[in-house]
Amino acid sequence: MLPDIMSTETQQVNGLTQTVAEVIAASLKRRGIRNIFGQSLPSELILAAEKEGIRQVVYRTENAGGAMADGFARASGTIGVVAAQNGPAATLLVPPLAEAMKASIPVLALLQEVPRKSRDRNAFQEIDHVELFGACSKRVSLLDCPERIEEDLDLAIVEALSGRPGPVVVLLPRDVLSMEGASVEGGGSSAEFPLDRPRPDAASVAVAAEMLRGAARPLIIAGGGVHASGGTEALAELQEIASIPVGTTTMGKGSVDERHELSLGMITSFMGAGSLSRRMGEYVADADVIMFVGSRTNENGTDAWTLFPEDGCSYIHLDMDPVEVGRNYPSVRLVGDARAGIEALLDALKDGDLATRGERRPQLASFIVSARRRDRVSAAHLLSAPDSPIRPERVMAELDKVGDSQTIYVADASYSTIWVAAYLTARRAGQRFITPRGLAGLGWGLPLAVGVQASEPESKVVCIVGDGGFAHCWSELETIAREQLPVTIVVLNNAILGFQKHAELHKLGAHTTAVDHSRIDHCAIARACGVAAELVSDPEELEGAFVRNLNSGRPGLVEVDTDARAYPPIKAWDDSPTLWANPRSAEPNGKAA
Ligand SMILES: Cc1ncc(C[n+]2csc(CCOP(=O)(O)OP(=O)(O)O)c2C)c(N)n1
Ligand SMILES: [Mg+2]
Repeated sequence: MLPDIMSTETQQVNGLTQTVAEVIAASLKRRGIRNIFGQSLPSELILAAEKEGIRQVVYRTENAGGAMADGFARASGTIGVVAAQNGPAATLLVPPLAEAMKASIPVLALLQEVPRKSRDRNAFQEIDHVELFGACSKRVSLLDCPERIEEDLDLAIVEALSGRPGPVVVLLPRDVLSMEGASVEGGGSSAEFPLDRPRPDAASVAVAAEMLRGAARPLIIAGGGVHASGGTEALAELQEIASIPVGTTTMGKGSVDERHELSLGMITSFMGAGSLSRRMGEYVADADVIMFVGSRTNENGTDAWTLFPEDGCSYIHLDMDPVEVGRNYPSVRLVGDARAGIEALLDALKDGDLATRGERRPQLASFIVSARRRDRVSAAHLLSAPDSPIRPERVMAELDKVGDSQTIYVADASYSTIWVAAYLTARRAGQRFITPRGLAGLGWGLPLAVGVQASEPESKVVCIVGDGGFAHCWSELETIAREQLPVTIVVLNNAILGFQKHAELHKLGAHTTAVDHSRIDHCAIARACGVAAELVSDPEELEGAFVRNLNSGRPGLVEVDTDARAYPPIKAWDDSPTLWANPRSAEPNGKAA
């Protein structure tokens, strides 16, 4: 229950009257919010926030600023905050909020609104923000009542953090920001998510536990919701104690240690020739109980809903969003927080006999370890390819050597996401591989990494981008230099819109004129912005370049000259007659290249 905010005493802090802007700034600070990604506007608010000691991390474009807030939220487990002007600036927040909406990431967008007396009169840069953000936010709130600013702000933040998390927009009319505002001492929720941890229905948990206990070939598919709920430790315990194999989606990568004898690795659309989880497809096809956790069962996570068996398999689905549960696979419904649900299952399983699970473990583990070894042998020639231009698999293998269990990897959309997911190794439960899988929009790699590094200043953050996607946001190179964020950027420069070109060739046997662009000197761009840079054309030089950059403590860019014919292990493209002969087909039991 909030205190009586209408009383005159609450309008004063230490005897001083506060403006609405100051009330909001104080309220954010009280919640532990340390950063706002902004560019001065709304000025009254940013001035008040900076006075409170909240750091303004200054973006160059609102597009990027929204993605920075998203990356910050993913890494910190607290709401990401972005501020922007009304009108044109607001329209640039649509794409990042759309990504956050689909990926279930809580972002608070503090948006300037035209003054109240100008409303609906074609004021300068006036647009209907409520309509604008309709499909890409959970709530758009107009905060035009100074007496209840904190209540309204709290409602928006609760909306972002609770249930299935997501972005919210708060509209702040310019005139209202300078008015006297009512403050509530100690009011408001924290900034952490999830706000609540509802446990799924006990009877359904009991049913699910019995299904898992008795399964011959059980499988858990962990999605991004496991990270969002902080459920990775609990999942690792479930994997170990109940001897249940675990595979992950792209957003769920790092939910478990991929070197564990019961980890299948990536179970997605990217299990084609040369993938390190290709042979795990056999396990999936024969699974008799599959449990999805924190997963939307979307197209890429299910290979267009063909990956998981239709017959002979029963499904369990644990998710915070009741609409996602059973959306694509009729399931035993576990509606609740992923961590709480896993803990409930653990309790139920520990209450009974786990002997059968223990007896079945050696056989399951032996299949998985052997499949993993054979997949690695099949991919060895790619992971160690000596060619120049360089194979991206080799780039990932060299990064994998240099990074450790604490390294945070961030990727842009397109192939970068797939290379990272398919060829880097999660070395502990809880390691992060942050990818824009909500909508897979190009350009989010660098700004997501900025947000991650702002949240984790001591961590080594490596950002992998393609040349096409990187061009959406080069301008943020100046941001990482100015804000002294020591991100290492790896640009995979194949000088084409790779996925686009190859998809057209695969589907249509031809490509349009858009996909081959000029070769760009990314090192020159980086240096011009104050970021150290080096070009690598010889694969033998990759390791040294990565070590130098990761240990420099400064932002740096490594541009890698990559093979324009290389495409990642997209299963649907195996044996494509219109793509280049795939060197992956040269694997021992495969066809000739
Ligand atoms: C905002 C946006 N525009 C267009 C696309 C369609 N698209 C997907 S991949 C791709 C090519 C990306 O090229 P690049 O970033 O160089 O990566 P590469 O595939 O070459 O590694 C395009 C245009 C998209 N996903 N997002
Ligand atoms: Mg490219």
